[in-house]
Amino acid sequence: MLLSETAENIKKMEIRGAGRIARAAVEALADFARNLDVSDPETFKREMQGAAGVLTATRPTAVSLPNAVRYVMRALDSFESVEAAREATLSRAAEFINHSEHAVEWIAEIGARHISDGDVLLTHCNSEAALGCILEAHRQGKEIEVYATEVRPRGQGLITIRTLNEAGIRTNYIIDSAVRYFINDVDLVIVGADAIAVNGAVVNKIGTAQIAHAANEARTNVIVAAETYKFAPRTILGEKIEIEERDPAEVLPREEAERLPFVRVRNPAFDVTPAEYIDLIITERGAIPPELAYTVIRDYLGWRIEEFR
Ligand code: RUB
Repeated sequence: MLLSETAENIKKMEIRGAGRIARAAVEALADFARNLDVSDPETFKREMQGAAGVLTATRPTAVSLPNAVRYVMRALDSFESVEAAREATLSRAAEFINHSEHAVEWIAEIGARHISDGDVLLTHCNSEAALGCILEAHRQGKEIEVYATEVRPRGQGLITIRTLNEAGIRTNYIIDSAVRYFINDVDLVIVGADAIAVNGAVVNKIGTAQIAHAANEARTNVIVAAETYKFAPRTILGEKIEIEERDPAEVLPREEAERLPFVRVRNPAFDVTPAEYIDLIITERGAIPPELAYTVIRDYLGWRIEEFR
């Protein structure tokens, strides 16, 4: 069944990256709705809520996942029959996927305007939104060079350099700890986001905060490319974004760790970059300073005070 398969693949990171996770979850939810063989509308809703719960429990940090699932589940706010509920669910799912795919294209277009001919860029992890901007700038004929980090422990940098190489972009592949060493050669840091809080703080792959700090010290601009559904409405209430801590075996083989009883291996997958280290957030609606994160939550995520009763 697509639901359990998708949930498993998100957990194992076979499907990864906040945007892809959101689209895969919505596809799985739509597939579940399509095949749900029940006659009572309340049972339909309950089963759908169960499926939504399975998907949102897979990875805790990327807020695109609960935002996307919630967008689809709004179809079940009011309905008269199972068929009406099914149809509404499928139509909202299709709408989300269509919007998400276009959002990445619009971000690429807007982001590319902030990349100048001759720029040296640095990116971290593997973000389709950030890479979209880089690829679009290259497509427009701008001469650019990229530094891409390795991204310990899961090595997402390898996916990034393959894409850059395929596009024919001159790329330097560096270990994560070499960022400060090279930062003075860089004109612009461009990364994606898993979540953006109301105060403009950006949650992204572990190491992003360190990179932004080094960039700030070197007076190098930092741009975040993120769809509006990466903004976290509940942070308005002071809720913290949960940072996923993954299996220590991703960092140190279990047999080695077992020989070191006093050592605890920590493996947070994300970190938080404060708004003051970010110059611009590129969304599909336009570019904003991080201080305007609240307006995105209010205007584009349909945030209403009643939702938080
Ligand atoms: C991926 C990661 C990416 C963001 C944005 O982490 O941190 O930078 O998800 O990506 P992981 P996108 O590999 O642990 O999922 O722009 O593709 O949504």
